[in-house]
Amino acid sequence: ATWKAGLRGVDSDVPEITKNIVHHVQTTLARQAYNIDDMGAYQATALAVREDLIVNWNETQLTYTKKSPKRAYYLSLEFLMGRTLDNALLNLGMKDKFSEGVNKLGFNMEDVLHSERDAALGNGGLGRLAACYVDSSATCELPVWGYGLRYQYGMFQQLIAPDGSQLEAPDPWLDNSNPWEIPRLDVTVDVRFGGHAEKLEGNRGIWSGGQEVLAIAYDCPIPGSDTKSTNNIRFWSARPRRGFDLQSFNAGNYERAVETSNSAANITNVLYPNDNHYAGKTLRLQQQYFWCAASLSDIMRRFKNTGKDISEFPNLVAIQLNDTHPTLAIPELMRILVDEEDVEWNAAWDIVTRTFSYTNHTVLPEALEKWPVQIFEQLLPRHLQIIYDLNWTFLQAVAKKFPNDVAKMERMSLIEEANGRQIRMANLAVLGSFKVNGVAELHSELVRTTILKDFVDFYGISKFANVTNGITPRRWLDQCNPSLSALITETLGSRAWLKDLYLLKGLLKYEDDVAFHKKWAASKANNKQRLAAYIKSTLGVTVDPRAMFVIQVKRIHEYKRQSLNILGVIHRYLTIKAMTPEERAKVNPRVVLFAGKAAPGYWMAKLIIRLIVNVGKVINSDPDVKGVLTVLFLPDYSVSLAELLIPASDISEHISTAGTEASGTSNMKFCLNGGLLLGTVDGANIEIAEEVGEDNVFFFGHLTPAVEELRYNHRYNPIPVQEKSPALAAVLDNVMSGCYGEASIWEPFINTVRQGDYYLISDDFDSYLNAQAMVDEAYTKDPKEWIKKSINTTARMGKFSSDRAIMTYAEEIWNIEPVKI
Ligand code: 26M
Repeated sequence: ATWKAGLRGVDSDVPEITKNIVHHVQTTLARQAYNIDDMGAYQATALAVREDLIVNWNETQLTYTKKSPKRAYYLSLEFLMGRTLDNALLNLGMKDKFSEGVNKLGFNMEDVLHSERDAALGNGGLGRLAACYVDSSATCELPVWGYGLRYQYGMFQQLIAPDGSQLEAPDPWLDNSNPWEIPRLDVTVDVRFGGHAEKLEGNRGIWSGGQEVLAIAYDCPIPGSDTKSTNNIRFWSARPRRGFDLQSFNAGNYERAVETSNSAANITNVLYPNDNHYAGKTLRLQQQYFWCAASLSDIMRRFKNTGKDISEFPNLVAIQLNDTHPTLAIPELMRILVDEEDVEWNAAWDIVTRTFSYTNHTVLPEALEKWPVQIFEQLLPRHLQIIYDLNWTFLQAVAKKFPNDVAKMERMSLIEEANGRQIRMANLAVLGSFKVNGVAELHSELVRTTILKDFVDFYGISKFANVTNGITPRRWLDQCNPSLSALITETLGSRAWLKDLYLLKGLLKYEDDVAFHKKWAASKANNKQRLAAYIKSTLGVTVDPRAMFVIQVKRIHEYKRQSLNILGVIHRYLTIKAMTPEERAKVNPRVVLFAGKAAPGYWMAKLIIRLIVNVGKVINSDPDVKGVLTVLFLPDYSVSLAELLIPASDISEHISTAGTEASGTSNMKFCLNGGLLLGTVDGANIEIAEEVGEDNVFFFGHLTPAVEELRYNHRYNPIPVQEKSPALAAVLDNVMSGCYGEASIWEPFINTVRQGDYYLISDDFDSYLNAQAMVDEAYTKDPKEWIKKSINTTARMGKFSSDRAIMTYAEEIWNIEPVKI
């Protein structure tokens, strides 16, 4: 292909590559070439690859500057990148040559790649989505930058204690230096906190005093696949503005003098490990403002370099808010325009509301951000004034449109008056954006009809859209599943499918082809062996790769119902134990795998982990079910562990209570890799079923419209579990019998199922068991049919490429176009 000629390094031959790696060993790492371990080989290789990235990055950015196209900025507090080296080599088309070079130096590429630590600057779905989107924007040659925070500590490392509980250890990921970032010590922004705000005429203001914190930029190049186009994520790091406060220092107050510097540097210390749960910590608000202010100042500076009039801002800049975390960017842009650029208030608001758009990722009430007015008063007094002024005008318009509907005004106000006064960030995000989107069809519909219904009535439906999430097929198939990727490329005759995922449809020609089936099954078997070897080496447990692998991996949350899964496993265990040896011999052998982190403060989620681990211990050591049922909790789930698990699944579970999972993206990853889906009619599961066919997924459980009434009944006409599901009642009794540890340990969890049952475990349990029985039947009855389902699933996943999703944002929301480099 012609593009290759222009990619620096692609022409470089293996001897040149080895020479460059050795050069980095000797000069950059200052080590002896004959005395290098895998880690050293990784670092030197990364430094060599980084040079190629930077050359492409420079050319891309220069082209953007010259052509001055409209750009989009993706503001996300999380970018869950995982490892970079393998991805960079594949996207640059240099993996083979580098592997050869690394081999010549006496190393194995796999080992070298695995020496890299994950960059875990995210919690889960939302952060990984941002990472997939920057990959796709570079691949689609779109002028998009990400803005994030450079946390010193990423997502905590999860350990499992001997009693089965989760323990957390810090993740000092920057300790071995990070070859993928370029420090921009010259790119800095002063960010103010506290002080006081004065108001002048025409809603103008002056904000002064307080404390200034310095934001320093670190850039991370994001290569596209098969293109020179290399985009950027700019991560901000906090530094104290002054090393010490001279006055306090002179007064002999050393402690106080260094105090400011401590608190300033704190801002980018650690990623908050909450997922789908709001926790009103002041430092979190400081992180949000620090990042919004630095990013907007940077965006404004770049815009001004074009020489265009400020009224042109929305014609050159689109800003996407990844959830409400960056909502402060809205009043911050108002402040910059009105207070610093002398733009009249209404003209400024017009610019703001043509710049921002907001993606909602949840309808769970406990996840919606609300910040106490009191914290704002102290930290962001000028922004509070701006929010009040916006609210005043807004509520007048609401009153005009819906006269006498006080309740509606109260619901729509930016300020919640109950529970102390709090600022509703979602309301502010909607007010300041021209487009609001959910992340799957069902979720977008729920956004429109529940949490933002009033706003739909007020603004009209056209402000509300859907963009179903997607995943990058580069990382989530080509990179993580080399055997399947090679088979697909061989079968389709080219690698074009990686940039046009609908081409996978071409596999359908072979859905009944025996030779193809054999290769398909061999790839899956290979991936299961690879996972079995990992399990053996990390947990010391032997699992049979011929068993069916059932996998549920995601953050631990009650709404995701890992509890339903483990209770189902116990049911299976009890059923097998009650069988004769002859009957047991006919059971479909299963390996059930769990992984995922619980927020450190989420007590119930941690209890569920403990239950899974302890149930596993009992089952795995029971000779009655040996070889028929194995249950494991794999510690420290990460992007890299996902890359190992996902290609090895026969079935994966996505079993949230209907209406609670906004989209899910791991469901897409499993299906793309030919694992079948067992799930509820929720989130993107629905659209996956639409694409791959209902016969190829295993659906169960109540539907979204039923949920509210069921919950009502749980409260006001409860039916005992015994009556609703005798099978579940037996499982709960079994847990309380003490065989997995004292009943008192599990009682709080068991009570949530027996009483209240907010997540409808008891309502869905029998239906879940039934779906599991269908899975067993399909898997054992006709292996050919199963493989055909698997092929069909992969072949029909074209829609779920993040290239499709990012192009939808580009065309329907941002109004930006690809730029050829
Ligand atoms: C909020 C406040 C304080 C600290 C942390 C948070 C916070 C962090 C992450 C809240 C939510 C966070 O992420 C939520 C998330 O990951 N949502 C998931 O987003 C995916 C991508 O759209 C969807 O596929 C999932 O359904 C949705 O749960």
